Amino acid sequence: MAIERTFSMIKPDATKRNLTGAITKMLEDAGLRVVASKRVWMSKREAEGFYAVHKDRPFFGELVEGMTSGPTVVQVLEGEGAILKNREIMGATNPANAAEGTIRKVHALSIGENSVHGSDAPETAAQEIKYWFSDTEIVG
Ligand code: IDP
Repeated sequence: MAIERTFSMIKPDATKRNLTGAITKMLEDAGLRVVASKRVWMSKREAEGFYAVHKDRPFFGELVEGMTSGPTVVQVLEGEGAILKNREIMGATNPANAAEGTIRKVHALSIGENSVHGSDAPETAAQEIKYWFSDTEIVG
């Protein structure tokens, strides 16, 4: 399988509970390498722009509110089949449906406070990495 890069976020519900290290370890143990990482406190505008695809969904306001409620750690992850691998280790969007041992099963609080984000396809990975990082911030 090809070496890929994907975009990941450790969301405010998790950074507030001091889980940055614990979640990063789960990503690394799954075979992913952190090739870029920074801590940001998103503005409302940044959160709305990042999640623009969801702007007409009923949970959009709650989503933006959650993402601007504290720091987020934005990361680029690299590895074989990184996009799918990251989605697998994250677990289902709703932690009630997440498989045992996944980040969301272990750490998420609810569908709204589900601790992590990960790109779902090569196109979104490229867009999302570009939204948060310049080329020189990514060191493979
Ligand atoms: P994903 O994060 O697993 O890719 P998406 O369907 O892309 O899931 O939704 C983006 C984010 O929006 C979710 O991670 C979650 O935080 C939030 N979200 C999705 N559905 C709901 C909901 O029904 N209530 C509250 N928040 C939701």
